[in-house]
Amino acid sequence: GGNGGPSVGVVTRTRTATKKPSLYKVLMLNDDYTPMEFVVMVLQRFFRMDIEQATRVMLHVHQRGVGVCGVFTLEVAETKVQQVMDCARSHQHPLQCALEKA
Ligand code: TYC
Repeated sequence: GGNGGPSVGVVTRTRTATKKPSLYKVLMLNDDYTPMEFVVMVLQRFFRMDIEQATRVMLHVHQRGVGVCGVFTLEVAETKVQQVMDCARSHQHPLQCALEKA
């Protein structure tokens, strides 16, 4: 710039922390005793599904043995599993929920 020679600009960008957190699937497991309506209620309450989506996931688990409720960071996934297990236990249902690295 100005009256001197050619301007040479050097653009430097500082790399910020962009490492993505590991993700975990929350899995719902089938059993022979937990009522279908209870599983649908759990999927609505803890995974923010509407009744149609919750019913689809419940039927998938019922027919295939296991299904994905959602994918979350570790802390959130652990909390979801704990909430589902606490709710099932308090209603005396054997419903099981588990984590799996996505
Ligand atoms: N198999 C159960 C029944 O027939 C229903 C059920 C569905 C249970 C999904 C658990 O994760 C589950 N009452």
